[in-house]
Amino acid sequence: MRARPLSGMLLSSLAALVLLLAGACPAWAAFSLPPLPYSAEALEPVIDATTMALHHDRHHAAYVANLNAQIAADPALAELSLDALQGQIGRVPAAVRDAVRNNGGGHWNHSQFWAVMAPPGQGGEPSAELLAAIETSFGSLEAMQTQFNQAAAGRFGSGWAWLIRKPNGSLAITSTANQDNPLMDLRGIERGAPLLGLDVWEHAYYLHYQNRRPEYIAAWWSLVNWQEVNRRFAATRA
Ligand code: MN3
Repeated sequence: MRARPLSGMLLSSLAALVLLLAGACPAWAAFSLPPLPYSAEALEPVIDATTMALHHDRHHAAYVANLNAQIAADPALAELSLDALQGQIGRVPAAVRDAVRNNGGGHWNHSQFWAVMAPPGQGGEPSAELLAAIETSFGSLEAMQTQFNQAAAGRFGSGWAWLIRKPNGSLAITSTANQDNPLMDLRGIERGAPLLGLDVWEHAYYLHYQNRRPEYIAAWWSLVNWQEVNRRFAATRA
């Protein structure tokens, strides 16, 4: 997530130089856009190449650039990792809180989104441990998916649907508005470790599915990278 292309390194080097000249912390390093872990056309026919390219190269890139613009002005924020930033949104100065929330959330959410998808048929299956936890919390994998689909289809406007592991260890389905996520310390958010998050902003599906969001959600399951979801589940266990 912090590997930077040459252009990004040049930009962040320039930014660091500016901060150094201004007397600020010279250790500041910009966040960077992670490359897609597959080609833009790899998720076809479920998600078309044009949608993937625009979504990653324009939308996600804009969140990263806007986040860096906010972080550069506040050395205290610049010391936080992207994960840490999510959990401390409530403590970000009010003047920049919404900008950091929207752009930092956008960067975190999309970084996980690319990782929890794989080309059709290549994502594997839920591990025995994850499946057991799903059955304990929901009754069955199908019941979990039905609840997830309802959260994704029912999110009014733009946002995300999530499978999370709650602090008590159980799994739950939740949904967040805009670029919020379950790591954020904000009122109204059901908190937990995100295992799987689906983008239901129109920019994620409109070119191919137009207004048929439920069709996009149903087709998306064939892209889920269960190997990554398994890894995230294992990482949340005490
Ligand atoms: Mn998006």
